[in-house]
Amino acid sequence: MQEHYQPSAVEPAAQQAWQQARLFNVSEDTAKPKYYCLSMFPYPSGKLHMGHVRNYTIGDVRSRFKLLNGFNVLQPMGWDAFGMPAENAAIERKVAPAKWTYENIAYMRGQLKSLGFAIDWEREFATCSPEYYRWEQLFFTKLFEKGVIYRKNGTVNWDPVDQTVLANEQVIDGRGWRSGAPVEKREIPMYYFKITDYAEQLLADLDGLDWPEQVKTMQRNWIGKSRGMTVRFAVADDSKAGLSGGYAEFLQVYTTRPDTLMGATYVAVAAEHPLATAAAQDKPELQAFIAECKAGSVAEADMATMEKKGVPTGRYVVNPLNGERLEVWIANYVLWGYGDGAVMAVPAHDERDFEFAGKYRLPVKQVIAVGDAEFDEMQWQDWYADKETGRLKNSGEFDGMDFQTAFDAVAAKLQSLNAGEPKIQYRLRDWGISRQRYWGCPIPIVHCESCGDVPVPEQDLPVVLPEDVVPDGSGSQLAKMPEFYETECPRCGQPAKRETDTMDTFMESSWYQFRYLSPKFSDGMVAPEAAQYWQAADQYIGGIEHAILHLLYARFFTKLMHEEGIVAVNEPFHSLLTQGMVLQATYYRETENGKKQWFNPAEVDVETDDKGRPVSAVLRSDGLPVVIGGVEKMSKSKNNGVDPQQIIDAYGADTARLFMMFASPPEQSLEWSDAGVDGAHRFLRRLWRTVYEFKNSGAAAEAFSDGHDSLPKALKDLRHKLHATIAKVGDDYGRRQQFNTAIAAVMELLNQYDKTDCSGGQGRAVAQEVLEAVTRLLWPIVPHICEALWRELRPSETLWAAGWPAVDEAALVKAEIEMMVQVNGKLRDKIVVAADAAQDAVQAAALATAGAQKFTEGKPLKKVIVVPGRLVNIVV
Ligand code: ANZ
Ligand code: ZN
Repeated sequence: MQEHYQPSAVEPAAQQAWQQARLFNVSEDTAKPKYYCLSMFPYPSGKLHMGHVRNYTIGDVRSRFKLLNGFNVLQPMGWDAFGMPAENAAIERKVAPAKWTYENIAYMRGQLKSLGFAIDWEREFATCSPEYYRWEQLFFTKLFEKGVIYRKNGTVNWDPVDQTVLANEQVIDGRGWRSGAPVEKREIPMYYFKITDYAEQLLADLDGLDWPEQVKTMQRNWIGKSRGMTVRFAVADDSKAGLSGGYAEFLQVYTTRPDTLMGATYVAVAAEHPLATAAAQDKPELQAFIAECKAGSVAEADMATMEKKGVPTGRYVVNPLNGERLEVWIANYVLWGYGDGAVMAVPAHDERDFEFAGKYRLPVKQVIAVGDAEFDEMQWQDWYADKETGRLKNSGEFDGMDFQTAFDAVAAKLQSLNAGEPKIQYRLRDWGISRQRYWGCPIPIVHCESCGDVPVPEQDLPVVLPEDVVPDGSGSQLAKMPEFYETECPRCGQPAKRETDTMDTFMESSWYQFRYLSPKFSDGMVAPEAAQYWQAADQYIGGIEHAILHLLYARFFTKLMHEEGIVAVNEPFHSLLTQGMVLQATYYRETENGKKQWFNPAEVDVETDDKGRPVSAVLRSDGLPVVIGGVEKMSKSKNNGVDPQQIIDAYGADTARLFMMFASPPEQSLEWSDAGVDGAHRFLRRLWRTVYEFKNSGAAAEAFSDGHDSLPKALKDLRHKLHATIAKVGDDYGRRQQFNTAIAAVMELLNQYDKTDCSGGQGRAVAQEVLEAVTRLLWPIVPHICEALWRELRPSETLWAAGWPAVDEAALVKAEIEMMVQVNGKLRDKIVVAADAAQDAVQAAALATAGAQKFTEGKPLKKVIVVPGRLVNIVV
């Protein structure tokens, strides 16, 4: 055995051994319970960052722990390979996105392999490969025929200079991120998934998931179920000009507060509403306002914070309850995409309407009271919106009713007038998946003048994205390539045009969890046997930033695949762990133009006080001070990332893994610390040395043949500690998912081992048992070093065949305990007795000690108090 720990030798050797044994290459094996452990796959951006390392180490600990416990463990890895960064890199460097992506994948795969993850690499795929997306395209055509996918006009952000559609995150302060030009809105035809039809199911099925409550809440809010009413206001006779169909008769609104209907003082519609269009016909000021609204951002977040603006239309509708005429306004805070694109405005009880009415001096009519609280028209107060304790007033026959009673009474009244009915509304919108970008999965539709939108037939799939293209950043690249879009209609054979939009990259990540089950299956998305055996992922691990969209879309896709009979389950991820962020200190200098220049912590020397807190910092290159910023998420923008590769090169993968798992529990944030990394490395060196010294001091020890009863107390205690540790670590890895405390427990065990005399036959046997167990307990976290140490300790059998160590229940029973002996409350001696010794035997032993004898001599015994397990007090 090497005297010193050398990760650069140990790690490749261990990885090779696993590979030779095909330890992580699994197939459907009904003899074993299955465990499917999935971590969110990376975007191949260039190189791994610490967030990846943490994410995949957590998954690896779970996987390896299950493997040692006899499970058939599937841990796959792949690449979420389509997306904008590849296109941006292409524009910058003039390389094809495909080439850039494949090169990044090659590099990152090497990095992942060097970290020794228990991955079945034979299942690897990249979502940009036609072998993957052809099934997505086939599924798309099926859903299109079924009507689950449909085409309609949608609003996009349009950059008039770059002549391109922008994603929401590419719009910065209302301007295109590259051109700086003010962004416009445009209506273009797009494909949508009818996810809204699944809103109720997506909501209801959350209850059965073992997910963090916070994530479930975020999903619930996103789906946003609300119970309310549709209310129809008759359009006044003098206001019908230019309106047709239903719109000439009624203005319909959605409200969650029909109880406040008597307090409505105006009605507001979205700029896109037909009533707005009709009213604007001969009014340039209305046309201008509508144009202004349409040009604004489509992001809902901006809607909430922007200044409320509106214009009156001069048209009126009639309140069905009291016949009052209400003026219709066009307002920018009314969304065309929600409810009916129109609201009955109740300024007294809705804060948005209150703000709007204040600005335009519209009437405010109080119809809800809470006790005697004074209503002040000038100042919004929270109780105005109170549904819980409010009672109706100024509402005629409904006065005095609480919310629910009034809701039901108004609903009944409106229904009898045929002026409304109860309605459940979801905030969730249909999922628009068309993107006007090059680097994505082509939408398999052909547009024919006579046949319309024709799905590409199965035998013509995949529609392959040409890979040797360098996009120039202006407009849609595929739309400039006749060799791509010129085709024939699959139905009538006439010349036709291929769709040039590509799919939202959330599509690929919505079903990859199932492709891993049979990645080479050539007859569909998933092989039936594989789907049947592996079912859903038992554990999914990833960042909280994906708590809403990715998880929702993956759940939705699973339901669609389930309906098609492709998978057995209707939820993809049984249990979810959202890991915390990796944080690091930041350092900067203020530059002349007021901007901050960030320095990487590796370039900075920090001075700390005696408690280890940073007090000052200087840039190493010029020795001048830098400002100490906050501890923040590692990111490019703050230049505070630590490159995992540097840690791996300097210390080895095991140190990186150990530090990450020891520094904090998985779901909490982790603060990077160079001292912590050093500490982790020192521990591994010590572990190595411990085994080395044991091996060097004698022959391998035999297992016990004659039981443990004859062991001296110190060895019995060590075995007690060992088996208590095995039980604790198993519980930490399994149920609690707190790996830091598992590591701490093993460290304690090793401390006790160091203090115990393990020489001699029995001692060496116990030492052997302890060290073998330690290597198995730590294998999930630091697998390489443990693999090497195990081979030294027990060359005859592999660690994974030996499996997870069993807890010896007998060792957990503490055979002997130590008790204090006091005389008149003062400590005088100690006794060691059997843990289950009878009371009088304990008394007798205490009285017989030298200490007791000395201080009781010649005095009459008054009484003896025994506190079981702790002490004996002799009173004289
Ligand atoms: C009258 C009212 C009075 C309202 C009141 C609220 C409080 P949730 O719960 O999110 O579903 N609303 C309806 N359609 C809208 C649209 N297209 N754009 C903007 N706002 C719209 O919200 C439902 C409430 O949001 C509805 O109830 C409506 O205002 C408004 F004291 O109607 B309410
Ligand atoms: Zn045709």
